[in-house]
Amino acid sequence: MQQQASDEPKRQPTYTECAAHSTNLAAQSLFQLMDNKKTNLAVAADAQTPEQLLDLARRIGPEICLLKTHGDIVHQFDANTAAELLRLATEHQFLIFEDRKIADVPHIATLQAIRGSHWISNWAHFISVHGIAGEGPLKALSECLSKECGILLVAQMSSAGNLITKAYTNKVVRMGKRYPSLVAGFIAQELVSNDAGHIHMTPGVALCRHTSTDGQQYLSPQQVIRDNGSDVIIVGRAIYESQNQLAAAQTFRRLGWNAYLERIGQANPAPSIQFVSATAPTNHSG
Ligand code: S5P
Repeated sequence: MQQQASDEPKRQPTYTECAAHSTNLAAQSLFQLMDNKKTNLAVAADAQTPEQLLDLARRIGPEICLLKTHGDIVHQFDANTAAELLRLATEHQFLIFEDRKIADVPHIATLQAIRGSHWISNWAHFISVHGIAGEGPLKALSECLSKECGILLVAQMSSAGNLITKAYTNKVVRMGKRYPSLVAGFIAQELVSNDAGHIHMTPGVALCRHTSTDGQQYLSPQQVIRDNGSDVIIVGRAIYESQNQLAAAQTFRRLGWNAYLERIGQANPAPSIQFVSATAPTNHSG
């Protein structure tokens, strides 16, 4: 059956219900953690030194469900950095996603995931993989990664002029479905899989829709979660370049969570005049 990425019906189940459908253990844990902690915010911690990376993780850890890293842009990322990240992940209850975007032949894909200078699979709960090399890397990774690790397939990109077509996206999704215990979900701009257990994460998120001078196409949290049916907002510069990183993270957390509540029909309705009485306090939240 040919899937239409943008014509898929929008999904309404709660994160907990999605967790029950997940056949990948990392996706299952993340969906559950999101509902428990009430956050669908992932921060792209694109720091360039271990100190900056760990400082950011310490500061915004309580607000996030997931910390996304690029170990290869961190000067002297080592086993101590990874160990401290894991410690913080346990302390603040978040998972770690190493955005390696593996795109090579199976043999190299495997070495990049489990060996090399970063030993990614020792500390990351999720690793990103491109579909461009075909199914081989997924088969190889399914044979060597622990069942607690989830692959996120890049099905769409946020950069202006990227070469991904709808047909490519559909093929990546079909490929992902053939590895149910390995593939946690997709990096995409919208809902691309009709499998409720697949987690969708969307980068390119800012307070409002715009394109940056370097061609990053940003959507708002509401567009991503409520309108496009994705599950996780990935926010980078809008948080870590902010004067007050914690306050910025709290703002995105609130916007992302409210958008989710709207999507599942649990948003606090605006106080209606007929329910206001002198004795009953009016709930002004939301
Ligand atoms: O299509 C994509 C996929 C990813 S994972 N576009 C992206 O920007 N990303 C990542 O999201 C990118 O590698 C970076 O870490 C983050 C976006 O950062 P921001 O500063 O633009 O929010």
